[in-house]
Amino acid sequence: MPTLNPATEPIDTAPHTLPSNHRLVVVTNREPYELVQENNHYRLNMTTGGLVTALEPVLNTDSSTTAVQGLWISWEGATPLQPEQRTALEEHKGELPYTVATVPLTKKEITYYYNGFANDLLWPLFHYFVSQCNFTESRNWPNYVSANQKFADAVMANAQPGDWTWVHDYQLLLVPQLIREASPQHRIGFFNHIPFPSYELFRTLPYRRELLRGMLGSDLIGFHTRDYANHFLKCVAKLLPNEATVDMATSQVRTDGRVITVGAFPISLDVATLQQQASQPAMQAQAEALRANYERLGVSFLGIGVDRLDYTKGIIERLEALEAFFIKYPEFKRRVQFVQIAAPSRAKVGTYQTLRDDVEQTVGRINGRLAEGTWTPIQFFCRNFTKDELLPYFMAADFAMVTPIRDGMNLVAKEYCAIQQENRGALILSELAGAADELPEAFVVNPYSQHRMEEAIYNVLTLPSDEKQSRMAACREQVESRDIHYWVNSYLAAFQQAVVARQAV
Ligand code: GDG
Repeated sequence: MPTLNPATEPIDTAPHTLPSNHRLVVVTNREPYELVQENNHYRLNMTTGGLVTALEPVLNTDSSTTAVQGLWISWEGATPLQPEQRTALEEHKGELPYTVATVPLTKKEITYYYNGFANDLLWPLFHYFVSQCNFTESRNWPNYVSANQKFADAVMANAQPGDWTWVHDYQLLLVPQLIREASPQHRIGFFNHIPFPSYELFRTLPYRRELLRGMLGSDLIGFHTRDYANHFLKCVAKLLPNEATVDMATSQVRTDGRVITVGAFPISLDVATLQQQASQPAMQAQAEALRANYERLGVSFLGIGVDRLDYTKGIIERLEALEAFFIKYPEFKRRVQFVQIAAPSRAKVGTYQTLRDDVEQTVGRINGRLAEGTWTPIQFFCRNFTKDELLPYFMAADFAMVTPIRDGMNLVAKEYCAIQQENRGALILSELAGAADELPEAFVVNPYSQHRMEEAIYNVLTLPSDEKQSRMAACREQVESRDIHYWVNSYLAAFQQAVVARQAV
């Protein structure tokens, strides 16, 4: 079987995704809907994230375009549900376009499995932040195991013969193996949404072998980039030499009498929907009004940063690079306005509370140092914007800085490009984001180098517009040609090949 890398190689991606009468079972930590309280009533909204949008047409039991039925298994909610909320969820579940099954987690599991092992150890370690890792094992590991067991149990409790089970992300690394033990012939896919670190880093993890064995319960293991896939294969070769054989050329592992296929599947966006939203007259008017407001204040260039408030996103380093830029090129003071939007996340994890304080202090310090008249260089929003509020910023900005210290993919980079239908904006992109593999025409920078970031800002403000336009056109075309439907189809096509390969052994 050839090495799978749909970023560069054509693969069969016919939109019909699974054999008829078969069912896709998606397993994620977070739920694909939100329970909204309005006065004394509850309502269930589908969330609008990329994964939900991508999988909805495959899972939609009402859709005429597919014979595949869908089931989505997830944690029931970010906090343990109150009894009336659980009742409301049961009442409204039937309104979703696919079946959902929920996994209730205890308060202890949320603290030690989710906030602890997943977000305070795996997340920083997989993003190369070893100094941020909390290696406390006594409660975190047992709860990670018990929570993963609950997800696997939910898969088994709902299992049907035609199921293709697709498990997602670092919170659920043990689930594939737990399902395999319960049901050896089960079709199991896994996708990791964050980087997979190199062996030298991964080896620092206690329970590293257990985690690899957990993932190897799958038939197909997907990553965003070829590098992450290779890191995984090398970790298996080094850490499980007596129980697994790794073939780097075919990107396969043999263990336990099975073949496991490993591949790169770069995630993307529902580009058509996003472009359609951006082309609405109301949205265009909002973007124009936003620009006009800044222009009235004398601003000629608007820059944006949009991130979850996370230390991996390099927000402080970006702001410091802007500070250095204004000091080096004072002629741009008053003419460049940078807007940083940061959506708070994981507020229960200590490092995230400290980060918020640090970012606020950095913004205050830079503005205090550089502000002139009515101009402050950094406008900072620390709240969740609605998509309708966010889009006008993407549309109005002359440049976007997407400069994570490390990022599995980064969808903001792709969103910014997808929206530039006239190829107007410029993207400054970290080479340590997975997206950089696909967007080499962006202004690619090393986020650790303040000098490179300063120079990139200077370039996007001064280069001739035809050069910037041709670079943006290349980025946009790449994003348009490999959208979220391409991602789902290529993964499911490879999933079917991987199951055939396993059964051929
Ligand atoms: C993980 C991996 C990988 C941001 N602020 C607001 C808001 N956003 C939206 C963005 C974008 C999404 O959130 C963030 O996606 P990213 O990909 O940038 O980052 P993670 O959340 O860390 O996602 C990442 C991804 O999984 C998929 O595999 O790309 O590498 O870390 O869509 O626009 N949306 C709204 N308000 C905000 O304030 N509505």
